[in-house]
Amino acid sequence: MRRGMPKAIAMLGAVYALSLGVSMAAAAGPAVGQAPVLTDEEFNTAKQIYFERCAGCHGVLRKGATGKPLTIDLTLKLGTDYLKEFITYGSAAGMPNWGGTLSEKEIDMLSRYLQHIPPTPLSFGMKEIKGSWKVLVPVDKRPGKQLNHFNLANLFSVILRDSGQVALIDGDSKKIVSIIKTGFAVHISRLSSSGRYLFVIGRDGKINLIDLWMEKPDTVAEIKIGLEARSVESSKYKGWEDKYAIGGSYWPPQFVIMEGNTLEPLKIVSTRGNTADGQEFHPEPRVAAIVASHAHPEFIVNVKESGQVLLVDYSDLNNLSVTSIAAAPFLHDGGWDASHRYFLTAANKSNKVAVIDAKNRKLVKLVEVGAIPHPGRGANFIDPQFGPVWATSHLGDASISLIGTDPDKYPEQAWQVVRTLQGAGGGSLFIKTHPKSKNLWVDAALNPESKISQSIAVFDLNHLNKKFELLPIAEWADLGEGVKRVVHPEYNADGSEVWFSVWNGKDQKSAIVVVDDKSRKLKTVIKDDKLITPTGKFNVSNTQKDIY
Ligand code: DHE
Repeated sequence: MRRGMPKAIAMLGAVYALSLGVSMAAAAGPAVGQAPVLTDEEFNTAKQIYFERCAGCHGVLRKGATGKPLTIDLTLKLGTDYLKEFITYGSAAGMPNWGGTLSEKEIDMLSRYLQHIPPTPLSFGMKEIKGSWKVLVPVDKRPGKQLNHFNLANLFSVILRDSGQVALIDGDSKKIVSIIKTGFAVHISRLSSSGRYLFVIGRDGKINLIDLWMEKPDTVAEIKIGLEARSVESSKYKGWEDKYAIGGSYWPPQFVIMEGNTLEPLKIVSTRGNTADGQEFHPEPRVAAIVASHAHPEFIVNVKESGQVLLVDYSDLNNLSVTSIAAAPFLHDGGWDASHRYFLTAANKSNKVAVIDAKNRKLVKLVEVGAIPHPGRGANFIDPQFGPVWATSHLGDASISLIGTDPDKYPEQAWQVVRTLQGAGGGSLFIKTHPKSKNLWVDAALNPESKISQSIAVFDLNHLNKKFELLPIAEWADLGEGVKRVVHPEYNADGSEVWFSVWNGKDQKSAIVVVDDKSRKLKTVIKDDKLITPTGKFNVSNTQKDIY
Protein backbone atom coordinates (compact mmCIF):
# COMPACT_ATOMS: atom_id res chain seq x y z
CA MET A 1 0.00 0.00 0.00
CA ARG A 2 1.16 3.56 -0.71
CA ARG A 3 0.77 6.18 2.01
CA GLY A 4 -0.42 9.68 1.07
CA MET A 5 -3.83 11.31 0.73
CA PRO A 6 -5.30 14.45 -0.76
CA LYS A 7 -4.86 17.55 1.40
CA ALA A 8 -8.60 18.27 1.77
CA ILE A 9 -9.31 14.82 3.18
CA ALA A 10 -6.37 15.13 5.53
CA MET A 11 -7.62 18.48 6.84
CA LEU A 12 -11.05 16.99 7.46
CA GLY A 13 -9.39 14.14 9.30
CA ALA A 14 -7.52 16.58 11.53
CA VAL A 15 -10.67 18.56 12.35
CA TYR A 16 -12.54 15.32 13.08
CA ALA A 17 -9.82 14.07 15.35
CA LEU A 18 -9.65 17.36 17.22
CA SER A 19 -13.42 17.44 17.68
CA LEU A 20 -13.19 14.02 19.32
CA GLY A 21 -10.50 15.31 21.62
CA VAL A 22 -7.94 12.86 20.28
CA SER A 23 -4.74 13.92 18.63
CA MET A 24 -4.26 13.01 14.99
CA ALA A 25 -1.32 11.01 16.23
CA ALA A 26 -3.64 8.72 18.13
CA ALA A 27 -5.95 8.43 15.15
CA ALA A 28 -3.04 8.23 12.77
CA GLY A 29 -1.23 5.85 10.52
CA PRO A 30 -1.91 7.17 7.05
CA ALA A 31 -0.21 10.16 5.50
CA VAL A 32 -1.47 13.68 5.56
CA GLY A 33 -1.66 16.66 3.27
CA GLN A 34 0.90 16.75 0.55
CA ALA A 35 3.18 14.33 2.31
CA PRO A 36 5.38 12.49 -0.15
CA VAL A 37 4.47 8.90 -0.84
CA LEU A 38 5.95 6.08 1.25
CA THR A 39 5.26 2.35 0.91
CA ASP A 40 4.23 0.50 4.09
CA GLU A 41 7.63 -1.15 4.15
CA GLU A 42 9.40 2.21 3.89
CA PHE A 43 7.14 3.69 6.56
CA ASN A 44 8.00 0.88 8.99
CA THR A 45 11.73 1.03 8.24
CA ALA A 46 11.77 4.83 8.65
CA LYS A 47 9.71 4.53 11.86
CA GLN A 48 12.38 2.19 13.26
CA ILE A 49 15.25 4.49 12.20
CA TYR A 50 13.43 7.45 13.75
CA PHE A 51 12.92 5.52 17.01
CA GLU A 52 16.55 4.44 17.13
CA ARG A 53 18.25 7.65 16.03
CA CYS A 54 15.96 10.66 16.35
CA ALA A 55 13.26 10.14 19.01
CA GLY A 56 15.69 10.78 21.87
CA CYS A 57 16.15 14.43 20.88
CA HIS A 58 12.92 15.19 19.00
CA GLY A 59 10.40 13.06 20.99
CA VAL A 60 8.26 10.09 19.93
CA LEU A 61 5.41 12.48 19.09
CA ARG A 62 7.99 14.81 17.50
CA LYS A 63 7.04 17.79 19.66
CA GLY A 64 10.72 18.66 20.16
CA ALA A 65 13.02 18.77 23.19
CA THR A 66 16.82 18.87 22.81
CA GLY A 67 16.09 18.79 19.07
CA LYS A 68 13.61 20.95 17.17
CA PRO A 69 9.90 20.03 16.86
CA LEU A 70 9.24 17.95 13.75
CA THR A 71 5.46 18.02 13.61
CA ILE A 72 3.94 17.95 10.13
CA ASP A 73 2.87 21.60 10.17
CA LEU A 74 6.63 22.33 10.12
CA THR A 75 8.08 19.45 8.12
CA LEU A 76 5.62 19.75 5.24
CA LYS A 77 6.75 23.35 4.77
CA LEU A 78 10.44 22.38 4.93
CA GLY A 79 10.05 19.66 2.31
CA THR A 80 12.05 16.57 1.45
CA ASP A 81 15.16 18.24 -0.03
CA TYR A 82 15.70 20.55 2.94
CA LEU A 83 15.19 17.73 5.45
CA LYS A 84 17.62 15.51 3.55
CA GLU A 85 20.32 18.20 3.64
CA PHE A 86 19.81 18.86 7.32
CA ILE A 87 19.89 15.19 8.29
CA THR A 88 22.96 14.53 6.13
CA TYR A 89 25.11 17.45 7.25
CA GLY A 90 23.78 18.29 10.73
CA SER A 91 24.31 21.71 12.28
CA ALA A 92 26.76 23.51 14.53
CA ALA A 93 23.98 23.72 17.13
CA GLY A 94 24.29 20.02 17.94
CA MET A 95 22.37 18.11 15.26
CA PRO A 96 24.71 15.25 14.28
CA ASN A 97 25.67 14.79 10.62
CA TRP A 98 23.87 11.50 9.99
CA GLY A 99 25.37 11.29 6.50
CA GLY A 100 28.26 9.42 8.11
CA THR A 101 25.95 6.82 9.67
CA LEU A 102 22.80 6.45 7.54
CA SER A 103 22.75 5.64 3.80
CA GLU A 104 21.38 8.10 1.22
CA LYS A 105 18.38 5.80 0.76
CA GLU A 106 17.65 5.77 4.49
CA ILE A 107 17.95 9.57 4.73
CA ASP A 108 15.57 10.00 1.79
CA MET A 109 13.05 7.62 3.40
CA LEU A 110 13.35 9.37 6.76
CA SER A 111 12.86 12.81 5.18
CA ARG A 112 9.61 11.63 3.59
CA TYR A 113 8.50 9.85 6.78
CA LEU A 114 8.90 13.06 8.77
CA GLN A 115 6.17 14.66 6.68
CA HIS A 116 3.67 12.01 7.83
CA ILE A 117 1.81 11.99 11.17
CA PRO A 118 3.86 10.13 13.82
CA PRO A 119 2.19 6.92 15.02
CA THR A 120 1.61 6.74 18.80
CA PRO A 121 3.34 3.69 20.30
CA LEU A 122 1.56 1.27 22.62
CA SER A 123 1.47 1.66 26.37
CA PHE A 124 3.59 -0.49 28.69
CA GLY A 125 2.07 -1.03 32.12
CA MET A 126 2.54 -3.38 35.11
CA LYS A 127 1.40 -6.45 33.15
CA GLU A 128 4.02 -5.98 30.45
CA ILE A 129 6.70 -4.84 32.92
CA LYS A 130 6.13 -7.85 35.19
CA GLY A 131 6.02 -10.12 32.15
CA SER A 132 9.54 -8.98 31.21
CA TRP A 133 10.99 -9.40 34.73
CA LYS A 134 13.46 -12.26 35.31
CA VAL A 135 15.51 -13.12 38.38
CA LEU A 136 18.34 -15.21 36.93
CA VAL A 137 20.16 -15.76 40.24
CA PRO A 138 17.95 -15.54 43.35
CA VAL A 139 19.30 -13.48 46.25
CA ASP A 140 19.98 -16.54 48.45
CA LYS A 141 22.07 -18.17 45.69
CA ARG A 142 24.36 -15.14 45.36
CA PRO A 143 27.78 -14.92 47.05
CA GLY A 144 27.97 -13.70 50.67
CA LYS A 145 31.26 -11.92 49.90
CA GLN A 146 33.28 -10.81 46.90
CA LEU A 147 34.45 -14.01 45.16
CA ASN A 148 36.68 -12.46 42.49
CA HIS A 149 40.03 -10.73 43.01
CA PHE A 150 39.36 -7.57 41.06
CA ASN A 151 40.03 -4.17 42.56
CA LEU A 152 36.31 -3.37 42.26
CA ALA A 153 36.80 0.30 43.14
CA ASN A 154 38.80 0.72 39.94
CA LEU A 155 36.61 -1.38 37.63
CA PHE A 156 35.01 0.44 34.67
CA SER A 157 31.66 -0.34 33.09
CA VAL A 158 32.06 0.66 29.45
CA ILE A 159 28.98 1.11 27.29
CA LEU A 160 29.26 -0.68 23.92
CA ARG A 161 26.41 1.24 22.38
CA ASP A 162 25.71 -0.48 19.08
CA SER A 163 26.46 -4.02 20.16
CA GLY A 164 24.06 -3.76 23.12
CA GLN A 165 26.70 -4.82 25.63
CA VAL A 166 28.84 -3.49 28.45
CA ALA A 167 32.52 -4.31 28.82
CA LEU A 168 33.81 -4.54 32.38
CA ILE A 169 37.43 -3.37 32.25
CA ASP A 170 39.88 -3.75 35.11
CA GLY A 171 41.26 -0.23 35.59
CA ASP A 172 44.56 -1.51 36.99
CA SER A 173 45.53 -4.00 34.25
CA LYS A 174 43.36 -2.40 31.48
CA LYS A 175 42.13 -5.93 30.62
CA ILE A 176 38.53 -6.71 29.64
CA VAL A 177 37.18 -8.85 32.47
CA SER A 178 33.79 -9.60 30.98
CA ILE A 179 31.41 -8.62 28.19
CA ILE A 180 27.76 -8.72 29.21
CA LYS A 181 24.72 -8.63 26.91
CA THR A 182 22.40 -5.73 27.77
CA GLY A 183 19.56 -3.74 26.18
CA PHE A 184 19.42 -2.24 22.70
CA ALA A 185 21.58 0.86 22.05
CA VAL A 186 22.62 0.64 25.68
CA HIS A 187 22.96 4.03 27.33
CA ILE A 188 24.29 4.45 30.91
CA SER A 189 25.45 2.61 34.04
CA ARG A 190 24.99 3.51 37.69
CA LEU A 191 26.20 1.83 40.90
CA SER A 192 24.31 0.86 44.01
CA SER A 193 25.25 2.70 47.19
CA SER A 194 27.37 -0.23 48.43
CA GLY A 195 29.16 -0.54 45.09
CA ARG A 196 28.15 -4.20 44.78
CA TYR A 197 25.42 -3.89 42.13
CA LEU A 198 25.84 -2.35 38.70
CA PHE A 199 22.73 -1.15 36.85
CA VAL A 200 22.75 -0.81 33.07
CA ILE A 201 19.87 0.60 31.01
CA GLY A 202 19.27 0.29 27.27
CA ARG A 203 17.23 2.58 25.05
CA ASP A 204 14.67 -0.25 24.78
CA GLY A 205 13.97 0.17 28.53
CA LYS A 206 15.80 -3.01 29.53
CA ILE A 207 17.67 -2.85 32.85
CA ASN A 208 20.38 -5.37 33.74
CA LEU A 209 21.29 -5.79 37.39
CA ILE A 210 24.88 -7.08 37.53
CA ASP A 211 26.39 -8.55 40.70
CA LEU A 212 30.06 -7.51 40.91
CA TRP A 213 30.74 -9.96 43.75
CA MET A 214 30.34 -13.05 41.56
CA GLU A 215 33.46 -14.90 40.47
CA LYS A 216 32.68 -13.61 36.98
CA PRO A 217 30.36 -10.61 37.38
CA ASP A 218 27.13 -11.19 35.48
CA THR A 219 23.44 -10.29 35.21
CA VAL A 220 21.40 -11.58 38.16
CA ALA A 221 18.09 -9.92 37.25
CA GLU A 222 16.58 -8.03 34.32
CA ILE A 223 13.42 -6.15 33.47
CA LYS A 224 11.97 -3.86 30.81
CA ILE A 225 10.44 -0.73 32.32
CA GLY A 226 9.09 0.80 29.10
CA LEU A 227 9.54 0.85 25.35
CA GLU A 228 12.16 3.59 25.38
CA ALA A 229 14.27 4.76 28.35
CA ARG A 230 17.46 6.53 29.37
CA SER A 231 17.93 6.62 33.15
CA VAL A 232 18.40 4.35 36.15
CA GLU A 233 19.46 4.98 39.75
CA SER A 234 19.59 3.24 43.14
CA SER A 235 18.64 4.51 46.62
CA LYS A 236 21.50 6.05 48.60
CA TYR A 237 19.97 7.63 51.72
CA LYS A 238 21.31 6.33 55.05
CA GLY A 239 19.35 3.24 56.12
CA TRP A 240 18.02 2.72 52.56
CA GLU A 241 21.29 1.88 50.80
CA ASP A 242 20.73 -0.56 47.87
CA LYS A 243 17.05 -0.97 48.93
CA TYR A 244 15.30 0.40 45.83
CA ALA A 245 16.09 1.03 42.18
CA ILE A 246 14.29 3.42 39.86
CA GLY A 247 14.10 3.48 36.06
CA GLY A 248 12.78 6.44 34.08
CA SER A 249 11.30 5.99 30.63
CA TYR A 250 10.80 8.19 27.60
CA TRP A 251 7.90 6.05 26.40
CA PRO A 252 5.52 5.62 28.08
CA PRO A 253 6.41 8.77 30.04
CA GLN A 254 6.71 7.22 33.51
CA PHE A 255 9.07 5.99 36.20
CA VAL A 256 9.14 2.61 37.91
CA ILE A 257 10.39 1.88 41.44
CA MET A 258 11.80 -1.61 41.94
CA GLU A 259 13.39 -3.77 44.64
CA GLY A 260 17.10 -2.93 44.53
CA ASN A 261 18.42 -6.49 44.55
CA THR A 262 15.82 -8.24 42.35
CA LEU A 263 14.29 -5.47 40.19
CA GLU A 264 10.80 -6.64 41.19
CA PRO A 265 8.55 -3.80 39.98
CA LEU A 266 6.68 -2.16 42.87
CA LYS A 267 5.29 1.15 41.71
CA ILE A 268 4.69 2.89 38.38
CA VAL A 269 4.05 6.62 38.23
CA SER A 270 3.08 8.47 35.05
CA THR A 271 4.78 11.82 34.44
CA ARG A 272 2.11 13.22 32.10
CA GLY A 273 1.01 16.63 33.30
CA ASN A 274 1.43 20.35 32.95
CA THR A 275 4.48 22.35 32.03
CA ALA A 276 6.35 24.42 34.61
CA ASP A 277 6.27 27.60 32.56
CA GLY A 278 2.98 27.92 30.62
CA GLN A 279 1.13 25.31 32.77
CA GLU A 280 -0.13 23.64 29.59
CA PHE A 281 -0.79 19.89 29.42
CA HIS A 282 1.97 17.90 27.73
CA PRO A 283 1.24 14.35 26.49
CA GLU A 284 4.87 13.19 26.43
CA PRO A 285 6.91 14.61 29.32
CA ARG A 286 9.76 12.12 29.38
CA VAL A 287 11.95 11.13 32.30
CA ALA A 288 15.50 12.41 31.94
CA ALA A 289 18.21 12.33 34.66
CA ILE A 290 17.51 10.74 38.04
CA VAL A 291 19.72 11.12 41.13
CA ALA A 292 19.40 9.61 44.60
CA SER A 293 19.20 12.19 47.39
CA HIS A 294 21.74 12.02 50.22
CA ALA A 295 19.56 14.26 52.43
CA HIS A 296 16.20 12.41 52.41
CA PRO A 297 14.86 9.00 51.33
CA GLU A 298 14.09 10.44 47.90
CA PHE A 299 14.80 10.08 44.22
CA ILE A 300 15.10 13.34 42.32
CA VAL A 301 13.51 12.88 38.91
CA ASN A 302 13.86 15.31 35.99
CA VAL A 303 10.80 15.48 33.77
CA LYS A 304 12.09 16.82 30.50
CA GLU A 305 9.29 18.53 28.56
CA SER A 306 7.27 19.74 31.54
CA GLY A 307 10.36 21.14 33.29
CA GLN A 308 9.21 19.74 36.63
CA VAL A 309 11.74 18.24 39.06
CA LEU A 310 10.00 15.56 41.14
CA LEU A 311 11.09 14.64 44.66
CA VAL A 312 9.87 11.07 45.00
CA ASP A 313 9.81 9.97 48.65
CA TYR A 314 10.36 6.20 48.67
CA SER A 315 9.92 5.72 52.43
CA ASP A 316 6.24 4.73 51.98
CA LEU A 317 5.45 3.42 48.51
CA ASN A 318 1.75 2.86 49.27
CA ASN A 319 1.20 6.44 50.32
CA LEU A 320 3.68 7.78 47.81
CA SER A 321 4.47 11.44 48.21
CA VAL A 322 5.77 13.27 45.14
CA THR A 323 6.71 16.95 45.37
CA SER A 324 6.82 18.85 42.06
CA ILE A 325 9.32 21.66 41.77
CA ALA A 326 8.63 23.92 38.80
CA ALA A 327 12.01 24.50 37.11
CA ALA A 328 12.18 25.02 33.33
CA PRO A 329 11.87 22.89 30.18
CA PHE A 330 13.65 20.90 28.79
CA LEU A 331 15.37 19.18 31.71
CA HIS A 332 18.06 16.76 30.67
CA ASP A 333 21.21 15.76 32.59
CA GLY A 334 22.93 17.04 35.71
CA GLY A 335 24.81 16.22 38.89
CA TRP A 336 25.66 17.14 42.47
CA ASP A 337 27.79 19.97 43.74
CA ALA A 338 30.83 18.83 45.76
CA SER A 339 28.89 18.87 49.06
CA HIS A 340 26.18 16.56 47.59
CA ARG A 341 23.46 18.89 48.87
CA TYR A 342 22.62 20.77 45.65
CA PHE A 343 21.56 19.10 42.40
CA LEU A 344 22.46 21.22 39.35
CA THR A 345 20.60 20.20 36.25
CA ALA A 346 20.42 21.47 32.68
CA ALA A 347 17.14 22.78 31.30
CA ASN A 348 18.85 22.56 27.99
CA LYS A 349 16.63 24.30 25.44
CA SER A 350 15.91 27.03 28.00
CA ASN A 351 19.67 27.72 28.30
CA LYS A 352 19.39 27.44 32.07
CA VAL A 353 20.74 25.37 34.92
CA ALA A 354 18.23 24.66 37.71
CA VAL A 355 19.68 24.42 41.21
CA ILE A 356 17.70 22.16 43.56
CA ASP A 357 18.41 22.15 47.29
CA ALA A 358 17.94 18.47 48.19
CA LYS A 359 18.04 19.26 51.93
CA ASN A 360 15.42 22.02 52.02
CA ARG A 361 13.60 20.38 49.10
CA LYS A 362 13.17 23.42 46.90
CA LEU A 363 14.38 25.33 43.87
CA VAL A 364 17.21 27.70 44.75
CA LYS A 365 17.73 29.39 41.41
CA LEU A 366 17.46 29.14 37.64
CA VAL A 367 20.86 30.24 36.35
CA GLU A 368 21.20 31.59 32.78
CA VAL A 369 24.10 29.85 31.01
CA GLY A 370 25.24 29.39 27.38
CA ALA A 371 23.34 27.74 24.52
CA ILE A 372 21.99 24.24 25.31
CA PRO A 373 23.93 23.25 28.42
CA HIS A 374 24.94 19.56 28.42
CA PRO A 375 26.99 18.81 31.55
CA GLY A 376 26.66 15.02 31.91
CA ARG A 377 27.05 15.14 35.69
CA GLY A 378 29.17 18.31 35.44
CA ALA A 379 32.54 19.06 37.08
CA ASN A 380 33.27 20.37 40.60
CA PHE A 381 36.47 22.25 41.42
CA ILE A 382 37.83 25.32 43.20
CA ASP A 383 38.10 28.46 41.10
CA PRO A 384 41.23 30.28 42.45
CA GLN A 385 39.28 33.56 42.57
CA PHE A 386 35.65 32.54 43.21
CA GLY A 387 35.85 29.40 45.36
CA PRO A 388 33.90 26.16 44.77
CA VAL A 389 32.17 25.97 41.39
CA TRP A 390 30.26 23.44 39.28
CA ALA A 391 30.77 23.68 35.53
CA THR A 392 28.87 22.77 32.39
CA SER A 393 29.83 22.84 28.73
CA HIS A 394 27.28 23.35 25.93
CA LEU A 395 25.95 21.72 22.81
CA GLY A 396 25.03 25.00 21.17
CA ASP A 397 28.19 27.07 21.68
CA ALA A 398 31.84 26.79 22.74
CA SER A 399 31.35 28.30 26.19
CA ILE A 400 31.86 26.64 29.57
CA SER A 401 29.88 28.20 32.44
CA LEU A 402 31.28 28.07 35.99
CA ILE A 403 28.59 28.48 38.68
CA GLY A 404 29.47 29.32 42.30
CA THR A 405 28.20 26.63 44.71
CA ASP A 406 29.16 27.73 48.21
CA PRO A 407 26.48 30.04 49.68
CA ASP A 408 28.13 30.00 53.15
CA LYS A 409 31.67 31.11 52.32
CA TYR A 410 31.03 32.78 48.94
CA PRO A 411 27.47 34.18 49.19
CA GLU A 412 28.10 36.79 46.46
CA GLN A 413 29.15 34.13 43.98
CA ALA A 414 26.62 31.41 44.88
CA TRP A 415 24.31 30.41 42.03
CA GLN A 416 25.83 32.95 39.62
CA VAL A 417 27.94 32.31 36.54
CA VAL A 418 31.22 33.56 38.00
CA ARG A 419 33.36 32.86 34.94
CA THR A 420 32.91 31.75 31.33
CA LEU A 421 35.66 29.83 29.53
CA GLN A 422 35.90 29.37 25.76
CA GLY A 423 36.35 25.75 24.67
CA ALA A 424 37.33 24.39 21.26
CA GLY A 425 33.80 24.52 19.82
CA GLY A 426 30.10 23.72 20.22
CA GLY A 427 28.78 20.17 20.22
CA SER A 428 30.18 19.41 23.65
CA LEU A 429 28.56 16.55 25.57
CA PHE A 430 30.68 16.00 28.66
CA ILE A 431 33.06 17.78 31.00
CA LYS A 432 35.09 16.22 33.81
CA THR A 433 37.62 16.71 36.57
CA HIS A 434 38.49 14.91 39.83
CA PRO A 435 39.14 16.24 43.37
CA LYS A 436 42.81 15.19 43.02
CA SER A 437 43.29 16.78 39.58
CA LYS A 438 44.22 20.25 38.36
CA ASN A 439 42.81 19.65 34.88
CA LEU A 440 39.37 20.21 33.37
CA TRP A 441 38.61 18.07 30.30
CA VAL A 442 35.94 19.16 27.80
CA ASP A 443 34.85 17.09 24.80
CA ALA A 444 33.12 18.39 21.66
CA ALA A 445 31.98 15.04 20.23
CA LEU A 446 29.18 16.48 18.12
CA ASN A 447 31.15 19.36 16.62
CA PRO A 448 30.87 19.19 12.79
CA GLU A 449 34.64 19.78 12.38
CA SER A 450 36.53 16.53 12.75
CA LYS A 451 39.66 18.24 14.10
CA ILE A 452 37.54 19.36 17.06
CA SER A 453 35.26 16.33 17.51
CA GLN A 454 38.32 14.04 17.48
CA SER A 455 40.22 16.00 20.14
CA ILE A 456 39.82 17.05 23.75
CA ALA A 457 40.31 20.52 25.23
CA VAL A 458 42.05 20.60 28.60
CA PHE A 459 42.16 23.63 30.91
CA ASP A 460 44.53 24.29 33.80
CA LEU A 461 42.39 24.83 36.92
CA ASN A 462 45.11 26.94 38.54
CA HIS A 463 45.31 29.26 35.53
CA LEU A 464 41.82 29.57 34.18
CA ASN A 465 42.71 32.66 32.12
CA LYS A 466 45.06 30.55 30.01
CA LYS A 467 43.78 29.08 26.72
CA PHE A 468 43.06 25.35 26.66
CA GLU A 469 45.43 22.78 25.20
CA LEU A 470 43.91 20.63 22.41
CA LEU A 471 44.99 16.98 22.56
CA PRO A 472 44.53 14.83 19.40
CA ILE A 473 43.06 11.81 21.19
CA ALA A 474 41.68 10.07 18.06
CA GLU A 475 45.04 10.46 16.30
CA TRP A 476 46.75 8.84 19.30
CA ALA A 477 44.39 5.88 18.97
CA ASP A 478 45.52 5.36 15.33
CA LEU A 479 42.39 3.57 14.17
CA GLY A 480 42.12 4.21 10.43
CA GLU A 481 38.93 5.48 8.84
CA GLY A 482 35.73 6.63 10.52
CA VAL A 483 34.14 9.54 12.39
CA LYS A 484 36.11 8.71 15.58
CA ARG A 485 34.28 11.07 17.95
CA VAL A 486 36.14 11.57 21.22
CA VAL A 487 33.56 11.36 23.98
CA HIS A 488 33.04 11.15 27.75
CA PRO A 489 36.14 11.75 29.90
CA GLU A 490 36.11 9.52 33.00
CA TYR A 491 38.69 9.29 35.80
CA ASN A 492 40.08 6.18 37.40
CA ALA A 493 39.51 5.74 41.14
CA ASP A 494 42.59 7.60 42.40
CA GLY A 495 42.29 10.46 39.91
CA SER A 496 45.64 9.81 38.22
CA GLU A 497 44.30 8.79 34.78
CA VAL A 498 41.54 10.02 32.54
CA TRP A 499 39.89 7.70 30.00
CA PHE A 500 38.32 8.75 26.67
CA SER A 501 36.22 6.77 24.22
CA VAL A 502 37.12 7.05 20.56
CA TRP A 503 33.65 6.27 19.25
CA ASN A 504 33.67 5.03 15.67
CA GLY A 505 31.11 3.35 13.38
CA LYS A 506 29.83 -0.11 14.29
CA ASP A 507 31.87 -1.80 11.56
CA GLN A 508 34.98 0.25 12.22
CA LYS A 509 37.64 0.13 14.91
CA SER A 510 37.04 2.01 18.16
CA ALA A 511 39.25 2.31 21.24
CA ILE A 512 39.71 3.75 24.70
CA VAL A 513 42.58 6.16 25.15
CA VAL A 514 44.04 6.47 28.65
CA VAL A 515 45.89 9.73 29.42
CA ASP A 516 48.12 10.43 32.40
CA ASP A 517 46.36 13.28 34.22
CA LYS A 518 49.46 15.07 35.53
CA SER A 519 51.59 15.06 32.37
CA ARG A 520 48.64 15.06 29.90
CA LYS A 521 50.63 12.46 27.93
CA LEU A 522 49.28 9.28 26.36
CA LYS A 523 49.51 6.35 28.78
CA THR A 524 47.95 3.56 26.77
CA VAL A 525 45.37 2.72 24.14
CA ILE A 526 42.93 -0.11 24.90
CA LYS A 527 42.14 -1.79 21.58
CA ASP A 528 40.12 -4.93 21.12
CA ASP A 529 37.75 -6.14 18.37
CA LYS A 530 35.14 -6.56 21.11
CA LEU A 531 35.20 -2.82 21.91
CA ILE A 532 32.39 -1.94 19.49
CA THR A 533 31.21 1.71 19.68
CA PRO A 534 32.35 2.49 23.25
CA THR A 535 30.71 5.66 24.61
CA GLY A 536 30.05 6.17 28.37
CA LYS A 537 32.50 4.78 30.92
CA PHE A 538 31.64 4.49 34.59
CA ASN A 539 34.35 3.97 37.16
CA VAL A 540 32.81 2.03 40.07
CA SER A 541 34.19 4.16 42.91
CA ASN A 542 33.56 7.58 41.31
CA THR A 543 30.04 6.65 40.20
CA GLN A 544 29.12 5.00 43.51
CA LYS A 545 30.31 8.02 45.51
CA ASP A 546 29.10 10.71 43.06
CA ILE A 547 32.63 12.06 42.55
CA TYR A 548 33.01 14.32 39.53
FE1 DHE B 1 22.66 10.37 26.72
C1 DHE B 1 23.30 10.63 30.10
C2 DHE B 1 19.44 11.23 27.26
C3 DHE B 1 22.23 10.70 23.35
C4 DHE B 1 25.75 9.09 26.18
N1 DHE B 1 21.60 10.92 28.36
C5 DHE B 1 22.03 10.95 29.67
C6 DHE B 1 20.94 11.32 30.52
C7 DHE B 1 19.85 11.48 29.72
C8 DHE B 1 20.26 11.22 28.36
C9 DHE B 1 18.45 11.85 30.13
C10 DHE B 1 21.01 11.48 32.03
C11 DHE B 1 20.80 10.15 32.70
C12 DHE B 1 20.90 10.22 34.22
O1 DHE B 1 21.80 10.90 34.73
O2 DHE B 1 20.08 9.59 34.91
N2 DHE B 1 21.12 10.90 25.51
C13 DHE B 1 19.89 11.22 25.94
C14 DHE B 1 19.05 11.55 24.82
O3 DHE B 1 17.81 11.78 24.84
C15 DHE B 1 19.92 11.70 23.65
C16 DHE B 1 20.16 13.18 23.44
C17 DHE B 1 19.40 11.21 22.32
C18 DHE B 1 19.05 9.74 22.25
O4 DHE B 1 18.55 9.33 21.20
O5 DHE B 1 19.25 9.00 23.16
C19 DHE B 1 21.18 11.02 24.17
N3 DHE B 1 23.78 9.94 25.05
C20 DHE B 1 23.41 10.15 23.79
C21 DHE B 1 24.42 9.73 22.86
O6 DHE B 1 24.35 9.74 21.60
C22 DHE B 1 25.60 9.35 23.66
C23 DHE B 1 26.70 10.38 23.42
C24 DHE B 1 26.22 8.02 23.27
C25 DHE B 1 25.39 6.82 23.60
O7 DHE B 1 25.92 5.95 24.25
O8 DHE B 1 24.26 6.75 23.19
C26 DHE B 1 25.04 9.43 25.07
N4 DHE B 1 24.23 9.94 27.91
C27 DHE B 1 25.39 9.38 27.49
C28 DHE B 1 26.25 9.16 28.63
C29 DHE B 1 25.55 9.62 29.76
C30 DHE B 1 24.28 10.10 29.28
C31 DHE B 1 27.65 8.58 28.59
C32 DHE B 1 26.00 9.59 31.22
C33 DHE B 1 26.96 10.68 31.49
C34 DHE B 1 27.48 10.64 32.90
O9 DHE B 1 28.70 10.85 33.07
O10 DHE B 1 26.70 10.40 33.83
